[in-house]
Amino acid sequence: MKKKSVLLLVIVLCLSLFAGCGGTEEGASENTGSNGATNTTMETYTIQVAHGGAETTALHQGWLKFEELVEEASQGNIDVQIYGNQQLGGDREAIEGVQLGNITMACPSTAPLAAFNDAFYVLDIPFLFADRDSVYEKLDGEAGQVLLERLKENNIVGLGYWENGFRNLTNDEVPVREPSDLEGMVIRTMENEIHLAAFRELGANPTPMAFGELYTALQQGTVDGQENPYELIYATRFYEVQNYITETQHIYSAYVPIINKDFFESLPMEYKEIIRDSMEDATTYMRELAADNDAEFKNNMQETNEIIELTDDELQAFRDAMIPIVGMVEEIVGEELVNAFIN
Ligand code: TK8
Repeated sequence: MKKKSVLLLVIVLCLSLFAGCGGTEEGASENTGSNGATNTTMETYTIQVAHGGAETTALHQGWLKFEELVEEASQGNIDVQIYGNQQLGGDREAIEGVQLGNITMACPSTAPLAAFNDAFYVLDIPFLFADRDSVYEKLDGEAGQVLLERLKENNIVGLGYWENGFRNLTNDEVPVREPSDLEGMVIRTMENEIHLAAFRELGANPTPMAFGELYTALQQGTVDGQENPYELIYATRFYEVQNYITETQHIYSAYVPIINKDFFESLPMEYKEIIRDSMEDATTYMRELAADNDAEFKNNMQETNEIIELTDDELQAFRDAMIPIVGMVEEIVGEELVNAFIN
């Protein structure tokens, strides 16, 4: 008898390990072999979300909105669990986790995503977008959808684009007004070879680093500066350890809300629609909040930091210095994809 019960326990444990890839599926239906089409009981699912934003960021608030909408629409049959502020690691770990199915959803910046799918390097062309309207005309249009489709090669479904924002340069050495001011300065960039190349073109000494390590590196002087949108400079308190903010707006960073493809495709059609519809509403909500935060947080830092707003000629010097980057990106992603974004 004892041997039989131990064997039964091992079988149950093995079955539970294979339940749902990415998310977890509880409340198995009466006919467990089916995909749920003929089930009489509602299956329940748990979705783990990993992201890198502090609670005051639009990124975190956007996921709270998504959670509210999904749990309401599914009548609680989909449980969304949010792990923000780098709790499950940085962008690279989160992308790997979603690809392998250890994490259900994440929201990396597009720059680290490019290391997994090089089509995303096209978004690292400096000064690619002039303003938010042109950003979302491209990202919500055919060109942006082409990139999301490519993610299926990585066992990932890209669900759209959220706003990180236009990136500005901070440092604790000098009020940077031209590229030569960056000579030899150690600048942290995201883990992305094009960002590294761009800051080398400016004469800096760039170093890649995960976002979660950045505050300490700035505080200890391991790096002299970094670049991020106003929202993150404020919400992650970089302004406390950086004196100067130069409004370069040299790259527009988007986040991509992603989900494990195996898990997403295993869902009943009704749940797929709930996730896509909820994501659409959360995207609108999040983008508006991010734009408001960008203006409000810049204003907050007027008192604590020197914010350098460049003249047109000063900004042109940064544009001119980074022109070689377009050719580097074109070598990676091809002329067609570059033209889809620059025209
Ligand atoms: C947060 C990062 C961050 C990005 C960076 O996970 O790393 O500088 O701007 O938003 O994705």
